[in-house]
Amino acid sequence: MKQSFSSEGGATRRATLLGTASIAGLALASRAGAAAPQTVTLPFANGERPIVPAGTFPQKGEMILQRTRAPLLETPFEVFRDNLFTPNDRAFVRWHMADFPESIDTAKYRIRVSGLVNKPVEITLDELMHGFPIRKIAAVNQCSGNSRGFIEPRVPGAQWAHGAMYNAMWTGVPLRHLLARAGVKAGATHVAFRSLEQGGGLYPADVRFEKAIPLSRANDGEVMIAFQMNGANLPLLNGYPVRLIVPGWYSTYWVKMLTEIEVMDHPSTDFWMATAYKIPDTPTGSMTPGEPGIKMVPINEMKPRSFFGSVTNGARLPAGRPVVVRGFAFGGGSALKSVAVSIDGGASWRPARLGQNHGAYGFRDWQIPVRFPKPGAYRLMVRATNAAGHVQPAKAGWNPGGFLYNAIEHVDVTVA
Ligand SMILES: Nc1nc2c(c(=O)[nH]1)N[C@H]1C(S)=C(S)[C@@H](COP(=O)(O)O)O[C@H]1N2
Ligand SMILES: [Mo]
Repeated sequence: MKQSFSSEGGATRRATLLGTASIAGLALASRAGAAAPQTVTLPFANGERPIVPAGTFPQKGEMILQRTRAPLLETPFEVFRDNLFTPNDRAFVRWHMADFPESIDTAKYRIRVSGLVNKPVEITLDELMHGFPIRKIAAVNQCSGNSRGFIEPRVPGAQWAHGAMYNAMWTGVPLRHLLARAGVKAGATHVAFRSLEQGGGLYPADVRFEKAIPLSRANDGEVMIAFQMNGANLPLLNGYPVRLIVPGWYSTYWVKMLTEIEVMDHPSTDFWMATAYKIPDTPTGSMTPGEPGIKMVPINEMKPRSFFGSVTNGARLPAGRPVVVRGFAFGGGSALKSVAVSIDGGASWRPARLGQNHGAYGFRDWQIPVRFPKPGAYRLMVRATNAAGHVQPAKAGWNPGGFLYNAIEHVDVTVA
């Protein structure tokens, strides 16, 4: 491959390695179970999971193993406490199908734009990186099922704790520039995206991953084809060499190893849009289990969430003097507007101070000085509100997919 698959951050060398050599490390993954004596217990029923050491999966550090093939690797929560931008080697991994490429020939890689366009186009990685305007956006990549392990009653699917998300600074080309080059025809309403892998794991060999979004979203200048996260190439498991990013929407739309873009005059009727990843068409996206007559629609915007960073369950804190409590939050489908903290189990709330704003869709630090009046047990809670007015609920709503979990988080501490 050419040295030019890079613009910044030492990516060239890595791209060259990946472009020519195969990633033999994936084979290691099948041995992970046997060689993993270390475990973590996620805070819900049947929460015990192996922790796999750095290098078990290629380009990945220590991760919580949810499934080996196709890989589901969860980010340990302490990684978020230590880094507002999640290091690439700790970013969670989720594949539906097992048969994705273990190496990419970047010289042969093409992104095709076809369908309802004046002129179908084929773009090389080099053209993508050098022939279009480049943009950077901080954005949280969060699985629709993040935190599913906390949902009651339980639903099938990966029982994640809060680590099926990560925050990255994405570098890429806004999709609208590629669509403009192909020339979208009148009557177009949706754009579909397909990837390189096909079948494997729980899926038959002819299944492909396809997601679609409305044309208006595709053309908004924020939806991008990203070729870097945090200034370096995407790890192969996170979609190398390019993936779609749809800031503010759940990552089911963030198609990895993106190769086909099709402009259409109808919504996708494919399994991944028409059957999977649907939520109740109710104001909160929730329903009661078994409730009849519920219309289901494709999942879309994320909800606001906030977390404690500096304080964990069981912490001992001093009475009578100020303690600064810190954490991080994000707004979801719209910017974070405010974060409020309670030290009395939700009876009263005070606003936290927000840290540097890296953009509407990324993590943002918050902090608040608190003073515990006297020794005893305290329940701390944190609650985010976004610009669209969505506020985290006390209890997560329920839906059959176990999606959209965003209940208020709490930690129980002892003040002495
Ligand atoms: N090609 C491809 N892209 C995909 C998927 C997939 O299975 N194949 N899964 C989607 C889902 S549901 C999630 S949660 C994210 C996970 O992204 P990550 O592996 O970078 O964490 O990828 C999305 N893009
Ligand atoms: Mo997901």
